[in-house]
Amino acid sequence: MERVYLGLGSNLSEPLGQLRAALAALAALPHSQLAAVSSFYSSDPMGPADQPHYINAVAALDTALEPLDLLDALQTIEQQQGRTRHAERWGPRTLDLDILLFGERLLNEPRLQVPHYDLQARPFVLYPLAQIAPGLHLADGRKLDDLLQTCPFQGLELL
Ligand code: PH2
Ligand code: MG
Ligand code: MG
Repeated sequence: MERVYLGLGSNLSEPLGQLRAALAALAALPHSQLAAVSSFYSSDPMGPADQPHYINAVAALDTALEPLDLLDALQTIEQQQGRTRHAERWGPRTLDLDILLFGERLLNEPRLQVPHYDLQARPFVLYPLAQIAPGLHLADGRKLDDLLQTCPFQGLELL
């Protein structure tokens, strides 16, 4: 089993319910165990400002799935919860499930970069992550505590 950290986000169609449904789907994934879930946070949208606030959380999943198999499973859950893909970057979505960290792996594949390429810039990722993984060291040598120092708790509200 490897410990995977997942970012959850939603800003359409009752985001709280979307996250709860996503957590139930994650808990039902094969060869996997949902190990921890952060609090839920309301966050200002990153990207286009003319979209609703997001609800974000981070979950820890222990899994024996390989990274691309997990990615397929996450995209299936996104689709089951009504995710449609639009051209607009960082536009609104019913559900976004992102692989943030995957054990000690460093991955740079067309479909999957791990650690997530932009996690250091996202308070709605770092603060919930720190809640369930305080003092974490990333596989690339960075320390979560250092990333928090340069990413203010801004536009974020603990629910
Ligand atoms: N996800 C995006 C774009 N912008 N903003 C917030 N606050 N939270 C998100 O999860 C988010 C976003 C694309 O993945
Ligand atoms: Mg995302
Ligand atoms: Mg995504």
